[in-house]
Amino acid sequence: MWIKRRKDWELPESAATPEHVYLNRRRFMQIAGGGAVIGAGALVLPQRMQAQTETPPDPTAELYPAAPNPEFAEAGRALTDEEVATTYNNFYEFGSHKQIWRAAQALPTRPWTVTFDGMVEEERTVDIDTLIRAMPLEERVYRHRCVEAWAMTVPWSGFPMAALVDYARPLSSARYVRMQTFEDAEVAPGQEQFWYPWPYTEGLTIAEATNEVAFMVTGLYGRPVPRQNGAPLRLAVPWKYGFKSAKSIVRFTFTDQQPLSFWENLAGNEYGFWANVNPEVPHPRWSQATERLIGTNDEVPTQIFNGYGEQVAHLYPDLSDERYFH
Ligand SMILES: Nc1nc2c(c(=O)[nH]1)N[C@H]1C(S)=C(S)[C@@H](COP(=O)(O)O)O[C@H]1N2
Ligand SMILES: [Mo]
Repeated sequence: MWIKRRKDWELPESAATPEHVYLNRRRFMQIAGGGAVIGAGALVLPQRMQAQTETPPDPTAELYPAAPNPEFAEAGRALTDEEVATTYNNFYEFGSHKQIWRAAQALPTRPWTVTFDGMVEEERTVDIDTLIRAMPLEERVYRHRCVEAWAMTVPWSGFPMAALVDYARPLSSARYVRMQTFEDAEVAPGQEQFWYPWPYTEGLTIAEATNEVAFMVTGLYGRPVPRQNGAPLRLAVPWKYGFKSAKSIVRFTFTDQQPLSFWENLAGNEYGFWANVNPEVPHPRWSQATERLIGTNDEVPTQIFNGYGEQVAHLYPDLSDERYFH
């Protein structure tokens, strides 16, 4: 995501390390790091990498792969290469560029708790694995369309967000749900950058959150979701621009006030609350008519609601209202 106010936010995507250079470097690291080898290599690991080894093993790993949901068995596009989808990420907590996958390994994902508060019958905090075991896990292939005009197609595992809303037992007067990412500048150096309004937050209306397409992600490609893609719990709302799909969530707050999102707070004229995908409504600084598929670099037309209009268009009765599309 690029923002006008600061020079380093203006870096066009093409200025980032080209993928092939980067992937070669990654392969080198794999060879050099060598899985089981604990030797001199371990000594050169930066301090931040060591947090990873302190995280206990994932107690719900055996739940993957989850059974595919036939309704979402494919998304009309070839799957993005797993290595590409897990090494080309947006996760500003770990850096304002695409190559954060390695830095993100410092995030301890167990123990991890999720809090439900605000307008709920009873506030509570649950352990992530208790939550995952209480939810109906399934696999769905979804498109993902970043506001920066790149896209991917991946098999997420997880559960309908409607099941999570049920579990949270919101009051009938709640109209929105606000999601909040972890906050820990010790492991996430991006959070030392004081000009960002940490923690990362996003919001949906209750009608959006309980729409059948809204999905809580705990897995990717038949395994627990990697840290760089938002472990242990992230959102996937594929009819909206990617920034709505908050990663590594620790809190769901139910409210009757429209939440102020992280990007909206930074640049509300460019990244709004609704942010539904629409090829005909350009971003103030670029067209949204097409998108680049990461991995192949094919340029393809963007679809209204990213192709999920059948399921979600009714949520936005006045489609001529441009407010819904940025
Ligand atoms: N907490 C948090 N969530 C986030 C982001 C972020 O920087 N921090 N980036 C968003 C953006 S802009 C996109 S496109 C997607 C990227 O998801 P991916 O890395 O799994 O492709 O995550 C979204 N969720
Ligand atoms: Mo994005």
